[in-house]
Amino acid sequence: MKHDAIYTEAIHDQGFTFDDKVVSVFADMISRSVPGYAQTLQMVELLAHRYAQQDSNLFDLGCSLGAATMALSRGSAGRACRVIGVDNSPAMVSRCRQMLCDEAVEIRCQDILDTEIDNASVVVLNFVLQFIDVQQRQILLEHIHRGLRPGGILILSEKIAFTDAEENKRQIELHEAFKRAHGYSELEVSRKRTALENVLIPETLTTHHQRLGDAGFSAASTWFQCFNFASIIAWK
Ligand code: GEK
Repeated sequence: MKHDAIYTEAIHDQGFTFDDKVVSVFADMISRSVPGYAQTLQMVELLAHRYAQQDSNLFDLGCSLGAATMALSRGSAGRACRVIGVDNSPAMVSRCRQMLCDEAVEIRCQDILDTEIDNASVVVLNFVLQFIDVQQRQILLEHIHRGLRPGGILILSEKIAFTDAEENKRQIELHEAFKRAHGYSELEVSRKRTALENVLIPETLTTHHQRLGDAGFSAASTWFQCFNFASIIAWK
């Protein structure tokens, strides 16, 4: 795994993008930056094992290098499911296709807002909705809900915000302590924070639950939270 040292250099005057440079260190970057990332992958596999329906489609929307795509594939083994990973970063998709070339999964280079969701039993948005235009989020969740079979689920993991300003500040500080504990310097943490401004827009858990209900999901449960990162299961 190549070490992420992107923000040791002050070369970033524009916002964060999923370009070749990020792709080359992505696995290291996400595991040292997102508390609970490995656990979300384990639970995607477990939830796929529990909820993937025979002959259905499983979608990993914003699949990056296909870690959750492979968790879906492992969890649903033997049920003749079609496993589809979608990402709109050409660099990410190209690397993902190389890495998964021997696997029976389909990787599409596409905006998830244009992805047709049909006959689905499990859909994953693992730290992806946060990058989607806030105005488009409700439309996307409604679209996913329509494409799910009865009994199907959406797994939604996100960086979250808190309504109370003091609480929000404390949680951000704890997340930044997590990053420093994983070897990022104060300067790298602060440069990344600047690069993600206006690119990654976190919302509160209340907003996510409200939106899932409005999209038609019959129940939703937060199964994981560590500092300002959380994951929700929503049932159709
Ligand atoms: C994992 N889920 O390893 N359409 C398609 N892809 C998009 C869009 C869009 N509109 N916007 C962003 N992406 C992965 C990790 S990373 C999370 C997901 C992070 C893609 C983007 O190209 C990137 O690959 C991914 O969403 C977000 O479980 O970097 O914090």
